[in-house]
Amino acid sequence: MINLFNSRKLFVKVICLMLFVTQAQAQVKEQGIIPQPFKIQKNNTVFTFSRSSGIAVGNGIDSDNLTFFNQYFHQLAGYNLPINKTATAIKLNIDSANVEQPEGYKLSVTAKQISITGHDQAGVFYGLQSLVQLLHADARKMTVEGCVVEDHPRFSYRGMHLDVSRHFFKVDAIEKWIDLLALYKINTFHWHLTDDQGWRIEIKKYPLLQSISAYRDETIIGHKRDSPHVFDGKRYGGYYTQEEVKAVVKYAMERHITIIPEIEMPGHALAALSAYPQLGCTGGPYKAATFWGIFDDVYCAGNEETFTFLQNVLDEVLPLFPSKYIHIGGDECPKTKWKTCPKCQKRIKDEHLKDEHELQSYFISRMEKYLNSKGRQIIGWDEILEGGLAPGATVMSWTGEEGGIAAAKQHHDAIMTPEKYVYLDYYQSLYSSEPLAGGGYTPLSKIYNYEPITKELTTDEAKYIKGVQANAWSEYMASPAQAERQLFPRMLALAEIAWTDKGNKNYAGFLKRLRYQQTLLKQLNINSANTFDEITDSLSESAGHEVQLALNTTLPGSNIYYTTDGSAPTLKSKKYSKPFSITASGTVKAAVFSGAKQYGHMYEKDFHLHKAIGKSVTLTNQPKGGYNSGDAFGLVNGVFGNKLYNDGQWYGFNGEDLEAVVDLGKVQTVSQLGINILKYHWQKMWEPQVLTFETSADGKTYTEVYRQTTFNANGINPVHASIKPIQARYVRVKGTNKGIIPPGEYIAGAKAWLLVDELIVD
Ligand code: TNX
Repeated sequence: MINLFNSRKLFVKVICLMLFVTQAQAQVKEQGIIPQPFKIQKNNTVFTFSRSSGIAVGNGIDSDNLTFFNQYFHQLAGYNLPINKTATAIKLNIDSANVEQPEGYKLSVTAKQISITGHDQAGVFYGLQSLVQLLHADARKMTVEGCVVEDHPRFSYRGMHLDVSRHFFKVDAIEKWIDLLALYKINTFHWHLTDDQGWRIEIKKYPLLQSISAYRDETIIGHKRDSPHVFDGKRYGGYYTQEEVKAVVKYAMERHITIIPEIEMPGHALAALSAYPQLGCTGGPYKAATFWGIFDDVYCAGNEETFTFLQNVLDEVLPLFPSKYIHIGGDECPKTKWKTCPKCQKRIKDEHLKDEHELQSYFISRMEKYLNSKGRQIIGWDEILEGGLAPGATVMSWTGEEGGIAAAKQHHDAIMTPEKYVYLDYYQSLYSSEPLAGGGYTPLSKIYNYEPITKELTTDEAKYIKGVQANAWSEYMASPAQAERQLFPRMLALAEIAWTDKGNKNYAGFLKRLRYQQTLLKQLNINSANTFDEITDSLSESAGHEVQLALNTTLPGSNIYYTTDGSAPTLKSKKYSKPFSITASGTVKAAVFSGAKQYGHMYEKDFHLHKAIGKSVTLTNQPKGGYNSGDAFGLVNGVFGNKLYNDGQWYGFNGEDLEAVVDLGKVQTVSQLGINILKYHWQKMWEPQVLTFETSADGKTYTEVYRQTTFNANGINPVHASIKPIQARYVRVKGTNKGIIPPGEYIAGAKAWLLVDELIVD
């Protein structure tokens, strides 16, 4: 597989390849800038570069800006543009009166002149990035189509995160990555440097962080939800020396990117504890984690040495990172060990804290004070809201948007990174051909259509939303090539949400520009995914209580053909024009054809029709966490939830029981009952303790007809109950939730999920 992250001088290559690509794509007329500028107006002129096209660099312009541009230009054209104060061909200026918004620029291209005026250095830099995206070249000529661009970002914080703990990416890879951020005008790189599976930054005072914490004994193979876990038996690790970190920070700064380091606390600390076990509540021994998830052993909040350690660590981290913000983590910190730790309990008493949540708040506030005393501000994941927000903290809202909303309402800054919309470790496609990923489903369109300013916020409160970020957790990104596959092209959608004014956003327009950029990414040897035009579907209920299937593709000029008899679709199959009813059990197969050529993978969906399809279902408890809250049709739509539980079919009950009654409309013979149960203890998904089916003719008196108490499979457990035929109108299914996850199990003490789908009656 091609490895994007191999080369150091990527930035130069990006541009030169880009020029090469534009050459190859001479037929591409569309101006494909991503993110879409605030205003862009074509004028029917063309600027043609020549050896004598001089660049006049206005006062105060950083020479880096120009060096980058000139390097790319030289690579392509074979000559440098002369730099000359009195040149008239290309003019670069900074003029904050003319361009009011920070990071903004104006770019004007006419037959005679290209001029870029930036509000500031970054503005000039971004103007040059846009110019680069507009360059067209052929063998002899270098041209740019005439236009006027007026541009500035919507948000001042445009972030991308990368987790280097679960998998380690070398400096080359990181620099290559930074080049791509710059190309798409992302200005913040959140570098997740420490976690349970490895500590990745050299701290001279604590040499064991390098020799012990930077390594784990082995790594899980496959997905965490698989059981039993299987390991590769290979020691894995690495870390960045302080010299390397300095070089990366400088590299990023030259490209107008701020790096915010994250040093996780008080949770996700196993790697650190493995070297310094005295910092944990029990004293260990501890080992860096070899699989993914949340671990009970965290920094002891009652031990003074924990704070000394973290402060000493930060004392070495701060000089490396000039950023105003330091990320201190704060997420997913189980309180299990604190509850029974005498030191933590003493701290709670001495500090008059209410509970362990307030202890977490004490921890964060104390570290915040320390960082403030060094002139820095903290950012933390939304759990830092628990037990009260530290005074100047910025909240990174990941579990949902609520954290960001709550922070903004308390007049704290917030950055939106809700996992449901912008997690790049999630699946981008539901096709079975997708490589292993973390879970979830955040297709390109979902990211693109995410709006960071939620309706709950007043105009004043909305000002506290500083921006948006996509997160790249690397559990299932073992190599740079795999990371690319997950990150591209979705990162470009993030870039556009972060930069482009809401009113200028348009998914169809984005896709058009993306097609141009995809060619470029390919030429750059970037392993960008190409699944966004594949068929997506939606199911609805027709007036006659039938299941309706709608199919969609965004591939221009294409058609969808489909079959319902299990055969592979061809151009002779039925052409899709509008949603259709599913009238028999079987498999719908569909494919996109562009002319005579099939595009992408074949779509397949199995339908299982039964007597309860489209019938009314009443739920006693409501499903939670995005598992179909609000509508019960998915339980009786003939489609079974998939084993990745990311297809929107599953109903999830958090700590609560399942109790559903389906009304068949009239009394009839019932002889088959069924339901699917999802069991993944490694994902907190537990089988019911007892599952029963009851039937009733009148909806008042129910007779139990089936009972099951064991569900052995890890994954989907189909329940098929053949019962003695009975006359019934109502069927009630009950499943008792496991409740609290028992000791010794993964995330003991948390509420168990009960996931079910399709309530089958025949
Ligand atoms: C939650 S997002 C985490 C990470 C995992 C991620 C996987 C956050 C603050 N914590 O530790 O890598 O889920 O999606």
